[in-house]
Amino acid sequence: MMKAIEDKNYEGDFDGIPVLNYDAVLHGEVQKPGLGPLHTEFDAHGNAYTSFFVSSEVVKWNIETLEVIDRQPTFYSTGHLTVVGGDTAKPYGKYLVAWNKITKDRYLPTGPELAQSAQLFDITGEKMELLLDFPTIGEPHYAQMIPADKIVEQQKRIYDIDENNHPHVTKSEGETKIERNGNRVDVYMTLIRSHLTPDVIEGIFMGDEVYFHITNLEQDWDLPHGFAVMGNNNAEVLILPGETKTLKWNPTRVGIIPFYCTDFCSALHQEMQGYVRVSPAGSNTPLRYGTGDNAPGID
Ligand SMILES: [Cu+2]
Repeated sequence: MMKAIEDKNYEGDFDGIPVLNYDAVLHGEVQKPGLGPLHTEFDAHGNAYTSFFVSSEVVKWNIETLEVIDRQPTFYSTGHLTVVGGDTAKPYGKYLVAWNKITKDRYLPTGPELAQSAQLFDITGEKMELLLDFPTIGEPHYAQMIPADKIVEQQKRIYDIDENNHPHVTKSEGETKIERNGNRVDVYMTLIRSHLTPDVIEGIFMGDEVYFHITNLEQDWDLPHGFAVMGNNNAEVLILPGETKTLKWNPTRVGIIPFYCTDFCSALHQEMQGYVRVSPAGSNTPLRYGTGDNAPGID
């Protein structure tokens, strides 16, 4: 390609972009590879793997000699392939997955969407070896695999509550509060297994604009909590350990409205709920709130 560019070996000029002459940059063609080549991936040893949609197979060939080394049937029309790291400069994969299309008769038809089939091959040897034939959801239009530690090591599991600088953070249950400014109400709420603070709120009126600023006080892995107010347009927030998020709510009717954790968090998950009393606009219900024994109405 570099030589063709130097020689200005162009086929033509399209919209100001010179296009290289096909024959000038062609290394060669694989003879009789298969029918309906669809996608090619590479390993670290100079081999390419091409899926063949029509002849239903994966073909391994050498990118230098262009010779076919092996071919394995996939039984169904193979779409894309995945070789682990196969589109990086240094593929590290020992495995190849063939993602098949049109496999409707392969698995039980249990619903409107049918399971498709995929095949896992060991590609460490000269010949590919089928290890597993398994069902999957629709053939992904390309997929890649990387070692889990590349993701897990960088994944943030817990947000340190001491470093939470969110403007509406509440760092302990003692700091929870509700502020009213005109018809704007800011609720500073905390969540921890297995209660919300506050979990009983009174003195909210029709026409109010309520902002729930919710901090998840958990400092352990895999303990997100969710939050939703019943009937609030299916709106919901998921709050990770140590995180703060805001959910806006405009009351739509007078009455006792439940709010609750929407993420199954522990055996007592269903305890994580509370109620807000919505009064008619202009009524004189005082603003009161609390949790458990401190809830308004418990004396
Ligand atoms: Cu919860």
